[in-house]
Amino acid sequence: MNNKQTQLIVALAAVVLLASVPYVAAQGSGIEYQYATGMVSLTTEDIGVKVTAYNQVPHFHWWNASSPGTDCHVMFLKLFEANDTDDDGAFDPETDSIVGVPYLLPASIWVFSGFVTEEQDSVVVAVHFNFTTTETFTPTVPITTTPTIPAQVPDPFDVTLQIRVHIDVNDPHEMKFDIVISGWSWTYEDSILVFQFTVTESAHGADEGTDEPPEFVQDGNRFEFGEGYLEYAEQAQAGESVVPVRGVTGEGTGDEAGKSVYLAFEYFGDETLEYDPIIGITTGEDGNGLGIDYNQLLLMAGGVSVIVLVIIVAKMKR
Ligand SMILES: [Ca+2]
Repeated sequence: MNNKQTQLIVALAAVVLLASVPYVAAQGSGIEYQYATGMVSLTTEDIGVKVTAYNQVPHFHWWNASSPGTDCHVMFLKLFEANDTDDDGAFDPETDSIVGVPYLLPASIWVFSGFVTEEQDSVVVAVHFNFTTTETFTPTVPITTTPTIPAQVPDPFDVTLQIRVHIDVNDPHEMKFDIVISGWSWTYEDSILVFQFTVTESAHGADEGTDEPPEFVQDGNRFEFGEGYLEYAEQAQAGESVVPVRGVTGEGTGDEAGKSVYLAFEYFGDETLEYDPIIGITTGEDGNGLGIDYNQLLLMAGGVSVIVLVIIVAKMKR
């Protein structure tokens, strides 16, 4: 092989490698993230997310990053103890009753942790952060209409809530989060603790979700609404114990917009509860719209390069 042939092979190899670059660059872009005035913005190749806990209750807002259309919103509203009158471990707004008054998640005193990131080859492949609040909750008991049941008025207590968020480039269509609850003081040991949030949608880019999703389907431990979904685990951790969790959807306990979702945790005493649901968009679940993931694409790109090089070498040997 003379010098000219060698140069030609190098040039052609460079062209072939460049042809694979868009895939590498797409994968190599990792996760973009920033924090400003109480709001975290995150973007992967598949999902865009905003997490806000400033002048409003914690609010997750997400959309399909490659093809924005309708945005999904989850607002975390209330935490309350409830009598599980039908003993099914779920909160049924029609049959189960709230004990005392709900703890309304605060709008203003969430502390942002800063980011913890993981990198590979200078690319951010995972981002973690949390918002935390500790507030004194003064429960009251509504005036009872049945005087035979003495109204117990629990003492005020400090409740701490932390929302830990994790996003990983290996699952670019979804975001995992943990809800951590500590300090809850129970009135009854046979109660359930219920976390209420709403699901709404909006046009892309609107700050608030205003509309109820036209389709809202519960399939096992997963809620689907348009392109968005929320998956809940059927167990939470409280110290050494596993706490059963049941999720239901229904109307709000107040005049909340959208669909309300109630996650009910069985009694967990004085332990700290840790729970980890997932939100995401269905479009990314099958890969990048081509039905194959980036590793497969890279293998294909590599395979094409090898084939092209073999053909070039074979041709030059003639
Ligand atoms: Ca129930």
